[in-house]
Amino acid sequence: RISVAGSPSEFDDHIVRVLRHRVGKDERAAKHHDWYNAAIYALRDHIIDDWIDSTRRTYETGGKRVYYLSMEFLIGRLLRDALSNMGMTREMEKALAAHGLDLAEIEEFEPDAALGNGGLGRLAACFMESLATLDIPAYGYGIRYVNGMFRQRIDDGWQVELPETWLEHGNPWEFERLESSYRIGFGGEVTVDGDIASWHPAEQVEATAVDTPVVGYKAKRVNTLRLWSATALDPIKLDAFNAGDHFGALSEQVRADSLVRVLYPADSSPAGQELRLRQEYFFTAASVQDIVRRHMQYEGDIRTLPEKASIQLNDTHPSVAVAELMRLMVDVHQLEFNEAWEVCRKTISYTNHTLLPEALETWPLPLFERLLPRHMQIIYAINSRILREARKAGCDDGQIAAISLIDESGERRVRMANLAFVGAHSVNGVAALHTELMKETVFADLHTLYPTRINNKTNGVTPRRWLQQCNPGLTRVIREAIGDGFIQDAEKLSALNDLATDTQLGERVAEVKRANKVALAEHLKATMGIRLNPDALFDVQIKRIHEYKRQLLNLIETVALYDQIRSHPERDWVPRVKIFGGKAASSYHNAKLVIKLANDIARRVNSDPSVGGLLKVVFVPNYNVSLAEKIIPAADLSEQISTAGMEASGTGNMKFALNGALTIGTLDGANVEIKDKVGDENIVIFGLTAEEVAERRANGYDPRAIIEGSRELGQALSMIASGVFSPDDRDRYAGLIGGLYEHDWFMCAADFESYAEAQRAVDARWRDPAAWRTCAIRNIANVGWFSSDRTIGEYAKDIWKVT
Ligand code: DL6
Repeated sequence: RISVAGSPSEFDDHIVRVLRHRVGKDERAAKHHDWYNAAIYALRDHIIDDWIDSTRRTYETGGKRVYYLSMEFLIGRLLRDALSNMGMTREMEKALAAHGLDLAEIEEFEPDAALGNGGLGRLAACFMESLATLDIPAYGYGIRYVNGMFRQRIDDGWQVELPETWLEHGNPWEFERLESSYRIGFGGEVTVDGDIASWHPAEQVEATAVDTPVVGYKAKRVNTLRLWSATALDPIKLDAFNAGDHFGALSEQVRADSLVRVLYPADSSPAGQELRLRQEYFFTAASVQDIVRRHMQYEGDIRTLPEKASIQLNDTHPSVAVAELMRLMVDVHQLEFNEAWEVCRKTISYTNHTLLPEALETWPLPLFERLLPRHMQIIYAINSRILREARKAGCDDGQIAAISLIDESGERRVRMANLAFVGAHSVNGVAALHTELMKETVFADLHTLYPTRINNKTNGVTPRRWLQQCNPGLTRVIREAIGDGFIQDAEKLSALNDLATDTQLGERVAEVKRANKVALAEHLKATMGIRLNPDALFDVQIKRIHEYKRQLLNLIETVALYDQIRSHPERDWVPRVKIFGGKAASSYHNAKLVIKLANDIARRVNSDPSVGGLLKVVFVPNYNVSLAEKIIPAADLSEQISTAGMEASGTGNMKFALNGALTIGTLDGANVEIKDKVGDENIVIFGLTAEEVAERRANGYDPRAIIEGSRELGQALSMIASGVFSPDDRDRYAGLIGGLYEHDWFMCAADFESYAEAQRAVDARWRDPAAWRTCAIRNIANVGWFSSDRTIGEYAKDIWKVT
């Protein structure tokens, strides 16, 4: 092994050897992409040693492992993260510089691993890094999607979805493990011999493990992200091929490929497709079989599984794990049903990430039964146990109907959230408000039956990626002020509180912010051809486009501001740059229309000489993790404006505050806790509370009256609806805006006035730079609690019982 502390020239030699022998290139002829591969392979050699050490350590100590099952891992790039956590960034920079190469340039060759839609997937990636940092033995299990999240192109303002070919040039991070392969069945029938049931699937595919190392801070531990790829058992039917049926001969492989081809681009809404259920079962079954195989190999007794394994279900997507684990225990390891149920519940725990009723996964019963007949029997068996328990506990018919694993209200459907709930010993929400609402709404009856099961684990983000790596300038300033303990223990940032009014620190923080804004402006100039004033207030809303997140509210207020600036050019306006970014699910019509509206508004406002550079609107295409790493450090204002009660937590809100942006937000998700930490005077809160939203929805809400009573809102809406921003198609937004008058489910009208007022309060604060700086420092100082290290520490202690 080459010592990590070895001289740069030793590392340089290593890269050159790798370039020659693994990439197959002469350093004189090598292109940037070859150096990129060589750099990763060379770094990987160091990581592998630590990886093997970590794995050995776990086997030797016989410790418990955590298994994080997630349909999504929104990883982004790994090079900078791995270098930084290995403590090798300087060595790499020097080694590359010896060949006239710049690390920052080389990093740009790495494609984003976008195996996730948004918050849920990015949280899984932060958790993997924190698990390694906290030295907790863990595996992440998911799917190796060949095309992850789609690439978004904006054509004439419209979103166009293109496949993201992130594996086009290979993936130097991954290791295929052919020895870790499992047959995954679908369909067929169940036979019974005495007490023993056997499932005979009609189809089978092979799941093969592909491993990526996950490096913790200071390489304390390297864990494994194990993603499954799929192959047909018989990839080519030679007889059919030879008989001339060339396509038919490959059909099984095509069917297998389809399982891992795309990530369903639906965020917070169920993808009601058979393929989606197949994907869920495919990766869950492979993971559970892998876990049980490992356990049996070292422990030899399935009954001790909960002592050695904790399986965390990231939302309901892997909740069929409950039935799969039961199947393995009862049918294969021949455990008695009740005993198996105890083992299952002690092993599994479940995280809920959404309350949106339309996002709670259910599957048509006939589909489920056809694809997974044995699992359906097991679910019925679990259900009868649970419903008897409920009846005994005194539940009435209504409660029984709500608790049942089968929704009988219309077409019969299997409720995956109820399955996960009853099959787990812990069910957690992701922010305090969300957890309370879980108890009061979607899980109210299950909560009555199992009152100790629901608990809260407020989300967090890793301070390595979201401060140290994405914002080296700010990290340097903080390090010089309070030392670098905060990288490992983000709550140490609180030491900045004593310096919040220190003029020198304030100026340094402001200088870094300005430099980050200049860098972002240069990037957007190069990629979009737009010119931005780095001294304007950068006001940012980047996240998935969804009606509940209310990009529309932001756009309406932008239009109102535009109108005001034009009408009163003499006023002392604060120059603003409104930055939007985000993808819309391909089938989500209104979300796509909102993207078009943002682009239409941008075109009009940016070319209007009467606003004189006081307002610019930018929609940044193809928002992804790497772009977030550029945009967040440059933001002054963070828009977290969802309708209260709708955003489970949010994690972007935490990243912005950690980078010194002020939040303008509703009392929703983790905003509530951010407010508690930073203090009322360092955040701008507006709008209805979750309770008020529910109350208005229940007792009648009249958006038309509100709109008609507000001149500013009415005018902004009529500008949009009448085609001021869409002269090529005047009716383009008539339906979207008309909907606000009629129902306005997400209460844009109700919150408009207080939002607009809050924005003017932001302007007032901006006019006092010293106060703004103090406020920025107070945000940085007080959001260390939102580190995913803290979150994972809580999961470890309260749910997984690992140290
Ligand atoms: O918990 C991570 C993340 C939260 O921060 C967001 O508030 C929430 O919307 C998101 N939930 C989903 C739900 N998708 N499904 N199913 O993405 O989780």
